[in-house]
Amino acid sequence: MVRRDAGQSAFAAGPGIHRGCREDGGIVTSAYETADFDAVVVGAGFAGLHLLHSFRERGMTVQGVEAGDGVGGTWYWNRYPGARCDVESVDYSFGFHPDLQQEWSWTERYATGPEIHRYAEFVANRLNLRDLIRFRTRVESAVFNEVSGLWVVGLDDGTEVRARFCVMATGCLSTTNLPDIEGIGDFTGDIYHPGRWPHESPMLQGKRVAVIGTGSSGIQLVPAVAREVAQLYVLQRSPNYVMPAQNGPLHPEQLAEVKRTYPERRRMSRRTRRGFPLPTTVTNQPASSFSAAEQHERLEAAWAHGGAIFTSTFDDITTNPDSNQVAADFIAGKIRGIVKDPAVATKLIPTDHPLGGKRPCVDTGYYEAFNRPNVELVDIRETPVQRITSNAIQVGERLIDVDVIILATGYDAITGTLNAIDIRGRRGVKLRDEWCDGAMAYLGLMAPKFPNLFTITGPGSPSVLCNMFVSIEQHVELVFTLLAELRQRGAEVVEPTQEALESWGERVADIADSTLLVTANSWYLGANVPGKVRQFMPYAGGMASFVDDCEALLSMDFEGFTFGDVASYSEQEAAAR
Ligand code: NA7
Repeated sequence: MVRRDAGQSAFAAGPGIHRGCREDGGIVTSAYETADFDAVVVGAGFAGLHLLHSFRERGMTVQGVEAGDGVGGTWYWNRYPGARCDVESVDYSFGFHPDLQQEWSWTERYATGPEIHRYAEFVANRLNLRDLIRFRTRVESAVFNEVSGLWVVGLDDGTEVRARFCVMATGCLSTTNLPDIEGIGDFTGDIYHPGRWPHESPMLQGKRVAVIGTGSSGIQLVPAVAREVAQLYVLQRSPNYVMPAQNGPLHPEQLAEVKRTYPERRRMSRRTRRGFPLPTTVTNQPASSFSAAEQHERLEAAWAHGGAIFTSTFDDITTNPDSNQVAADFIAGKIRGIVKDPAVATKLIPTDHPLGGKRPCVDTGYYEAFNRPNVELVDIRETPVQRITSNAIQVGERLIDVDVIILATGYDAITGTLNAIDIRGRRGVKLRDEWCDGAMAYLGLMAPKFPNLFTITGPGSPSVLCNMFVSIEQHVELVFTLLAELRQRGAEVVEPTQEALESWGERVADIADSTLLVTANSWYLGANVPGKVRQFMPYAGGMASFVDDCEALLSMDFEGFTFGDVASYSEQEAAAR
């Protein structure tokens, strides 16, 4: 580890002999610096924990770096009331280590945020990972020295870490999207974002609270907060489709059966679109193959089963507008049945996007909350927010007095955190410049000009469209398949070709274009962040298809990847100069 003094180049100091330093785009490179570690892993969420264990298991040295002062990533930060996963707990967990899945017991079908956070701590403790992590430290830069072949990772405490491999395990939903509302800085009450919820949960009892945003976070927050506060205003720009979790305790015999069959369950999960075993409510037939009565019966069964898998009740819900409408109309009927005020019910029914176009929300008591006397829906699409004053939100001419504002306004998803780090590859090329017209990584994992840099669940992988644990485990395995091949070939660096990236980008775009997902203003498309390039980022073909694609490419002599050594790149560089 090397201290970086103010004004000193990332490469100007380091162990080893420094010779042949040069200036290139403001970067000084040094031929003979040595690595502090084999790998740096950025982030100590679930991906980071899996990577740290996997590097160490292979006898490699690794340094984890984490901004928070604990493990868990998303679940470390998201401590808002009502936070839960929307994938069933028994599947929202690691399968790579048989002991972990046998020793941990989930208590509910959909675990709460605190329980998932405890699970992250259990994993870190059980695998003895904490000593590998520098907590309360943020990565500011990662710069590739193409002469030494090392990544120089700059930290916010002024130090640097040099490593052969750099893995970004920074999460898909970790950079908050904060609205730029006039006067927000004048508000004298408290303002919270669910993704930065105070660890000492604020007292909301008896307060007047406004929630802006009705995505998954807002929808989970509303019923939990409504029980505590004097008055809750739900400021809705767009209604979302919300499906009941039908949550409940997990009984010991259910859990025992899951544990007994875990190996097969994990294997099957990878062979599905969403990364978990499919309930019997899912059919591989289109809606049109059923009569109207049969359709209704199937949708009722899926609703009673619970969860976002409702959107897979028919095979073509996310590809065929007619099928989509059948399912959307069913949900509209449910909303009208639950919400007592017909005008409020109408406002809660989405009309601007197909079911599944935005991430479907899974709730416990969201629609029911609007029957409470202390909850009011405020339609800010019809009458937008004008400004925020010291103690109120002005909506049209109306001033809504509030003590607390919760900005459940989402995240700069998938690329936000990566672009916030100054990542530079060969010849000082910046990743954020490479991605300014659209972000794409080959297999979601690697970008040309950024050798030995991996983006776990990056753009171009199923990531958020799938159970994140399956997405993470598959990507971590891919990293180590590439590293094994690197070793096998006696090479030092691996990176994809530009042609491979382009062709992968076309595949990802073609798949997305064949669905209705591209028709909604969703965060999958970057549509929620003003100025963000509009491009469907995840691979929408499902996990099973993604696994097949990866295996096919790897079996063709690692099609799309180049393996080389640092010297050959240095020579190419010298020639280029
Ligand atoms: P989402 O799903 O991005 O939802 C954000 C919500 O905030 C959504 O209703 C937005 O309305 C609303 N929003 C965003 N910006 C504004 C402004 N400026 N004014 C008013 N309303 C705004 O984020 P979540 O945190 O709920 O969920 C993210 C993921 O976390 C979720 O999908 C799960 O995977 C876990 P819009 O729809 O854009 O009109």
